[in-house]
Amino acid sequence: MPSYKLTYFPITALAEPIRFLFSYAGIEFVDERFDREDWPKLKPTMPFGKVPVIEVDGKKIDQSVAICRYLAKQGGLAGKNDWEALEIDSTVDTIHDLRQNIAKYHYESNEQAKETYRKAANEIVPFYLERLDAQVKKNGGYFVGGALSWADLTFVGLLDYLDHMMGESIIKKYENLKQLQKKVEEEPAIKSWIEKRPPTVYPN
Ligand SMILES: N[C@@H](CCC(=O)N[C@@H](CS)C(=O)NCC(=O)O)C(=O)O
Repeated sequence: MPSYKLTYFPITALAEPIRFLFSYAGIEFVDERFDREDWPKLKPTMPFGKVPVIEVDGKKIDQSVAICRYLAKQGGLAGKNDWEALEIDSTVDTIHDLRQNIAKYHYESNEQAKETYRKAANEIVPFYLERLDAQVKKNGGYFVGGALSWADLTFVGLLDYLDHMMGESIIKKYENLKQLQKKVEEEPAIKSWIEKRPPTVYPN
């Protein structure tokens, strides 16, 4: 078994789907969380100056979605055939489109622009969530193929970060997404990861 290390800020966010997938696949990994003040020193050591990065037997690689897909294949969460794999990829990209819309609002420092993005987010977020909720309903309680996949782990892994950025629980009105969250968080390997992970304190 190769050695695995994950490097990220001391938060959930983009690293959490990766941590969920390592846990689900039963792959041991070093969960390296660096202090924010050390980032300027670490940044030049990352392939494209961004994290999360994983090291596999010392080889560094970035891009959280690509890393998740790689781990999902090892954990049997990448679909039963090429069509399902495509549906999972498409769903994951949609989830990240949702995240980017929320992040645009959250990270805006100009008050006026922030207000505009807030209004846009108040329309865009329900647009995505209604459709994602309907997708879960149609697919037997999961995003794809009536079975757990890395699309489900991606959504639930990112959820507390999305909630933090919006300042509220974004799925409170969406029963199918709430059930999905419960199911993922009750998966034994995910449950034990959540119980032992360090708490996330987001900077303001
Ligand atoms: N597409 C990349 C995005 C990576 C990314 O934007 N990482 C942010 C943290 S969430 C980062 O490294 N920010 C620090 C910087 O750019 O200096 C992925 O999914 O891994």
